[in-house]
Amino acid sequence: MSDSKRLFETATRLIPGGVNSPVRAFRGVGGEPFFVARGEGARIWDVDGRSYLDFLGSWGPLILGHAPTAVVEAISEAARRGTSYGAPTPLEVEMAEAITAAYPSIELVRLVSSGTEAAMSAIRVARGATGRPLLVKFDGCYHGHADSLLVKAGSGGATFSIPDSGGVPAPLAALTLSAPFNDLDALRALFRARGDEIAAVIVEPVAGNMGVVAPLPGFLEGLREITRAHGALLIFDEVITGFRVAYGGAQALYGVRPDLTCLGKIIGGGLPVGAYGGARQLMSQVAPLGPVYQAGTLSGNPLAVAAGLATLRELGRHDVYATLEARGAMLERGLTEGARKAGVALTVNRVGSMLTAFFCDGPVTDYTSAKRADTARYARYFHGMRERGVFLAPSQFEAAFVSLAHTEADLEHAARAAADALASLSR
Ligand code: HOZ
Repeated sequence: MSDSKRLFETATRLIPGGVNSPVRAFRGVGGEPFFVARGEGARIWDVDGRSYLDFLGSWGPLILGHAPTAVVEAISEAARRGTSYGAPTPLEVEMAEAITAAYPSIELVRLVSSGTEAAMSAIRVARGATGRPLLVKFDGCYHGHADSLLVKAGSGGATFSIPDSGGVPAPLAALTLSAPFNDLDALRALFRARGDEIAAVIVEPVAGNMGVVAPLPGFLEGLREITRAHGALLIFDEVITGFRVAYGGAQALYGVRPDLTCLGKIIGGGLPVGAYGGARQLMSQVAPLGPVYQAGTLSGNPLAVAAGLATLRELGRHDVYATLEARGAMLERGLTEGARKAGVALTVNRVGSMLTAFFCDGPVTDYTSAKRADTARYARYFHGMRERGVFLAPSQFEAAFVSLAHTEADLEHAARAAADALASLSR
């Protein structure tokens, strides 16, 4: 019996489903997860010694790849000075400076420990500031697992077909309205009906949790216009896109300025960090300045912030995003070409270094069109890639992430593996 199998048997006796986050369980593709022993650069090794070219990248944070020297050294150095104090540290100020410099929409920023916390807190600020109860999100977008956000949610919600979680009281879920992504008319209709009750619209400016879906031209601008006209706030959940699609995130890429922004993933360099921020006046709602309470024992943890700052320093270098774009494009070309040769219907959606290959004809512009993808085919493809030493997200409705550690040779290897795996689907 393999070490992974033995570990999974024990884990399933002790941990729900054997995993500490449902999307890791392989339920979307069948089979059992392997257990990871280590990672380096673009590769991970399982406990049985098999190595994989990794496009999961810990679901987004690892834009530099695994265990980059600068990040490991920053963590070790911080750890030698102590792991947590529950009191302010200089690193937190440096992180706040880095974030506010990169995101002009953010004047005050609060660090938290996860993207879930960031989204949950930003919504609380929006409700506090507007005195309104309702929240609008988009079908298939995922903003972490806070109660009011598990309504028509993507990510695990899409993978396991439980977009509306158990344990969320109906009166609470009723405070969240959901509209189709990329559909401004549907949003206008919601605002016509209940505009003076809506505190905020929250959106992943590039959706990553129904698979990658880019905003259609004018969509983000339309959100800005509609929310402003009704006195509601616009929240960009840039937990995935922040420092990923551009140093300044999707708001820099598309030139739309939200009221509040949620960050996570990359700003923690692989350790648990989130952040939310916005204009000074709005963020002055947050305690101890204002009445909106939000707190955390490990918020701004020195190890996590050190890892994040080391990552941001690397990302601040010249040409980094051009390199990510070029490598992302290379992977896209490889997949598209492989699918064409194999005669497999595949729609590749990509923004920079985040990409999803949907097993259906395009276009994929929202949750309904994403759901047309053949998930059984994705499962066979996932396992085909895994057998060929390439690790992807174990669900059709997630993103593949290219990192700076992926070399051109790695991407050629991935394209060859994909061509082979796709060809085997049509046999
Ligand atoms: N945002 C990630 C999924 N797209 C979270 C990963 C998880 O749920 O574990």
